[in-house]
Amino acid sequence: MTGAGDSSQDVELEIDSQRRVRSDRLLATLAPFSRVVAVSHVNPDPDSLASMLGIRELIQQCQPGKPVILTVEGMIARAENRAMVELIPVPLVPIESVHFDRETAVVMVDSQPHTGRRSSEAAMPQVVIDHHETGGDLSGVLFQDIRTHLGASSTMVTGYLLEQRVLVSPQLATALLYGIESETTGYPREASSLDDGALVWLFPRADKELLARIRNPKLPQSHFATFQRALANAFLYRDLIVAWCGDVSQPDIIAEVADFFVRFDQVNWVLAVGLFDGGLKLSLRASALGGQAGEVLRDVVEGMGSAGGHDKRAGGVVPLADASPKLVEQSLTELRRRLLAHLDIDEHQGRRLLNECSRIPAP
Ligand SMILES: [Mn+2]
Repeated sequence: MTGAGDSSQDVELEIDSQRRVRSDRLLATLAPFSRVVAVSHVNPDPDSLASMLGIRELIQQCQPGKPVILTVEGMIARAENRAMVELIPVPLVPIESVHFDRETAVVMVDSQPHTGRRSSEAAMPQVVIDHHETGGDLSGVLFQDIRTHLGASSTMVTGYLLEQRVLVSPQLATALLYGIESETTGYPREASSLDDGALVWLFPRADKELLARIRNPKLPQSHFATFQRALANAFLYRDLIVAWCGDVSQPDIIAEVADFFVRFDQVNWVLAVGLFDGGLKLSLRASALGGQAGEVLRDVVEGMGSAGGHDKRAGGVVPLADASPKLVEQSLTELRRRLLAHLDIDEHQGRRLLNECSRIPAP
């Protein structure tokens, strides 16, 4: 009798553990640690910033008194992202100044270990929360929530906050809303009904004035100079644009250039490349779903650098031994050759996208 009773209790316990929602398991994983450090990918985007901020709120309300440190690796470059960090605000500590010990749990959001999206893998996370298709090394990870069908990591974090009935401030709602929005605005959309549900839940709670300021920041002159150079150095190969942005003052602008060109009605693919911090930074866009941009770019940079991303959008880096024009030219040629071969496009089909335009003395 006792034995039977025990086993039915075991079954009940098992059902109970299955009933626990994701955020319960996440919080249970963090419970033994006295401190939490949130990390993300290099040059964090709004989705990773908002996810870290949401995780901090979750822990502060559910495990009060536990310090949560948000870190930054690389730079916050894009004007919108800078506005977000300053206006919300998002308190960030440079990752290199953070000390990791056995008491510290590392929570990685919007990225996975060993995907080439971080400059150091020194701090192995106990928790990984991500929506990227680029799989990483998850050995030793105690809690993982990886849902590649979702448009944003912020959607997952919004779900945790909802599950735990955490009070979400207008600032946090704005951050999460912008995190999801910035990931899902392209067409066709890479978003799920869960992303839309989160947006609907967050909108009435967000500070719309703050949101408008984040969406529309002032832009520096270098922004326009890079677009001028990219327009002058954009080449069309069948339905692909390859645009050279030259030396850029901030890395995120490569992605902005790629987003700009992919709206051209004659193309299905865009590769934008620029020189930043001694390496080539790449951004690939596919205008149709099923493009597998992440996989394509990974193949293209194989042996030269690293890349990853989503179905329609991918980013990569090719480190260079030196930034001499000769090596830049050679690397660009090789990358273009590989991409053209991958897309089955004849190299000889290439032509400049735009003719030189005339200049007038003054308007
Ligand atoms: Mn993301």
